[in-house]
Amino acid sequence: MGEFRAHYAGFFDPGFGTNSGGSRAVLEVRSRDVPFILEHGQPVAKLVYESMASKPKGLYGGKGSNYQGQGLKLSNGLQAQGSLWRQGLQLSGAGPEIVEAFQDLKVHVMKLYYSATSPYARKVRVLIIEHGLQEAVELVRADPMAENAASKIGNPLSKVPALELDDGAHLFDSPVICEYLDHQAAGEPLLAREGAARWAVLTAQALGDGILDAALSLVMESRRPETERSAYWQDRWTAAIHRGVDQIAEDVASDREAFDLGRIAYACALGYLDFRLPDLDWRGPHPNLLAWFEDMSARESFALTTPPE
Ligand SMILES: N[C@@H](CCC(=O)N[C@@H](CS)C(=O)NCC(=O)O)C(=O)O
Repeated sequence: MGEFRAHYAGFFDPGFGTNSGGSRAVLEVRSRDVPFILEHGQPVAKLVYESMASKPKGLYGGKGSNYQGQGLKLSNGLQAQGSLWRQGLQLSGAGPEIVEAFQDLKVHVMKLYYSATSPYARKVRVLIIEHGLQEAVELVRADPMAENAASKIGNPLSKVPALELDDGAHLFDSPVICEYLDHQAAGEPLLAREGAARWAVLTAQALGDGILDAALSLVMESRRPETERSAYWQDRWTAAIHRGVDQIAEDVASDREAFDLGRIAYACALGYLDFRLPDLDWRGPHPNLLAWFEDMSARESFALTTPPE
């Protein structure tokens, strides 16, 4: 009824899985025109190890491959055909228990409306890359200030980011989208599902986002005629940013290795200060934060989402 294929490349490159923690090997299984069922424990492939003919010049993992250390996710074909596939199951006469068993399969074709300079959208894009969800989410550039942008984006507030699901529903704002996508991902959650860690990460995200809110207000204020600007509010937003960065520095000093949605929000906030408010010196009082920020910025997810000049 169907067709099995070892991953289309058919082999592992030398060095695959040599990163810390190893990597998962995935067998892609593709049906032709009809759905089919695998029995639990059914042998489907055989892995043969062979010696190299000569010593390789470099190892696969050394090049920072996207696949190295990636969590499990659905293949392109399944992501694109998910809903049709479920309908196909019903049409082909599969019993209700089988159809139900596939209901939980996390198959979505989603659209993220974003702008390349939005730090809130960057937070979501970083999470997408960290979770290896790039193929499940199509990125759609949108200018929230354009006429009729609200209906295109699917957010009456006409703000980005907004996420369109495969059933046409729209989710916003960025914390909601991040939580939704975190639930879709197969890997380690970036937002703890429960307990004290969950509230700590949500609060950290609120701090990062709050710094962004204050920074964005300062940027908007600076674009108004000088006579219309409020010194009182500018001072208040600036003070909030400095206190916020103090808190970030304290949190990072207490646990430098943590990596979660809160830390992503922190790094996006500092990145936005550099991008839009370069004269606001957050580094001066926090030399220790610098190395952490550089490490975060060097991650593929941050490098790929750096705002344009
Ligand atoms: N709280 C929102 C903030 C989103 C936001 O303010 N986005 C900005 C771009 S950085 C925007 O779309 N602004 C357009 C507007 O305010 O009209 C979130 O976290 O998603």
